[in-house]
Amino acid sequence: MTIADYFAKQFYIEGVRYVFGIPGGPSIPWMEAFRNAGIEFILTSGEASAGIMADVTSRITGVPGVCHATFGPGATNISTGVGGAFLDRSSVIVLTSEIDDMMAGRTTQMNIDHQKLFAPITKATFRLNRGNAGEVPGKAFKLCREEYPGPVHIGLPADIAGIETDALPEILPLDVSQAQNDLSGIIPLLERSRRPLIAAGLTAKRLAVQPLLLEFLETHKVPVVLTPMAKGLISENHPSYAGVLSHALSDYFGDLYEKTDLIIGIGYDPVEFNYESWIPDVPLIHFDTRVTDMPPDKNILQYSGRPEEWFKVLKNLNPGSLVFGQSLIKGIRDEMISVFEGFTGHFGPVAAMKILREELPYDTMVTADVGSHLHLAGQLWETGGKGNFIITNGWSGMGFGIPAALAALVAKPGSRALCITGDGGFLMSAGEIATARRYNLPVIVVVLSDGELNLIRLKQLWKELPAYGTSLYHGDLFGSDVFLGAKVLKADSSEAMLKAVITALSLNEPVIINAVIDPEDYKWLVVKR
Ligand SMILES: Cc1ncc(C[n+]2csc(CCOP(=O)(O)OP(=O)(O)O)c2C)c(N)n1
Repeated sequence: MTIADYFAKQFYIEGVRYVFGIPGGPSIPWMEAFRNAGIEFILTSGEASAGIMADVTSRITGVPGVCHATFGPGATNISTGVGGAFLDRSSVIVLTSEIDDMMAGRTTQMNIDHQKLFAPITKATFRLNRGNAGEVPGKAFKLCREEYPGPVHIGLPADIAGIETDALPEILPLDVSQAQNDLSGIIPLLERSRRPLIAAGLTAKRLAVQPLLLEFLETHKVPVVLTPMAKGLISENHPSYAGVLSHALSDYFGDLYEKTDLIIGIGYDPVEFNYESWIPDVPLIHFDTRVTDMPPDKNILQYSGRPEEWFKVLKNLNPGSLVFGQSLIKGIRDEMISVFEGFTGHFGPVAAMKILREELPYDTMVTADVGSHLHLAGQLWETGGKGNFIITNGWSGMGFGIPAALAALVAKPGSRALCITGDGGFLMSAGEIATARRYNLPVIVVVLSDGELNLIRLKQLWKELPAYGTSLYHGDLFGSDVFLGAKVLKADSSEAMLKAVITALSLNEPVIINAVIDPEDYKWLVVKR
């Protein structure tokens, strides 16, 4: 068996069914080997999108996502998606072609050191050789899955694919080693607390703690705030749900922070929002799979382990805390809802999102890009407690939304996917509309076209500065009703938006809704930071 065939077989056994990327010449034997093993190569328009698609595939299927790029420029392009998998904690294997041993280190076209390039944005990086080919796949799959999950890079020297190997599959057990936890400080804090506040995060969402959390909230009616990537962990109508940290109107949580006497982080990964940026001066108990890098402080206690253990420890929480919060939360939720209701009389992002929410079924997989629209969607969008709101916040790279929605459709054929993006983010991944057409992926892309990089424009406004370097175009973004062969439905009013959404839902093909919005709403909603 050749090394490429061996890899393909291993990847198939691990559950991999797709490799996302753009090939170079040396990729060809690898693509053939994967094809023969039953793994499809999905061609993207840019390698960054391939990395994003691998990341989202992993989030949806639980099987590590795989992406591929060629030498130098292919590798640097894909590194954006790989960085996303790193800081959004997604198990990804990135394969790049590397120059063969003879030329490595020499001056030659497209050649840079991929091992150095990927070192800071992966959990590990390997360069394949005859000696390590047998063990690298097993090691890579094990490493990328372990907590926190993340990407692993494997460099494939250009001359290695066809080498014969008798390497055998190596299956390594997942690492379940855990830190020593000291409960002597944690339990008394839980017993004493009267007004705890739960902050649940990315790890909790990834490890699907919803049933455990909901069961816990039955007996302990504690208020819950979520990080942006944990959105959907509990329904927006749950009596404990206060809202999403750092997103629109999150300054309304002030009262909650003022009254709480204990913060309980549940699967809270500070990569999204450092505790220091928001928690009041009260003790913190951090439950996660890993110990986090907080400065030593007697008021910060950490427990690292599996979710079942977190909730076992949490049983020590004083049931007297039952009374806290419910009316306070209702007040916050009502206030937020009434602010959102107030944006009438013009066609802005709030109106556009409300129409989308009303028209799209709850099982729609929704992705958002990065910018003011994400701050709004994070708070306004109702997930109904379904985990299908897919964003990047650890990495926060614009251009995420479209490839993420395409990956969702590849992973779940026949389902519906909506991408909400700003016009700046759309321009970064616009080429992927061609990918959607190539693979018949009927994504609905809603571009909230305000002609500017609104989030940065807002930051200029807060500094009383003029718009500079933040205006995107003059006139209409598309200037046409077709973009790369996909229909563009223009909506510049609520009536037109409703019509466009109904039309988009009736089409079984990729479609763009160009929602020409007045961005004024954002000014009142995005929280100054
Ligand atoms: C790759 C990348 N470049 C730059 C940024 C910084 N950034 C964050 S939000 C934003 C503006 C986004 O504009 P747009 O996509 O139009 O969305 P809007 O804010 O208007 O909703 C920028 C430039 C980023 N997060 N990612």
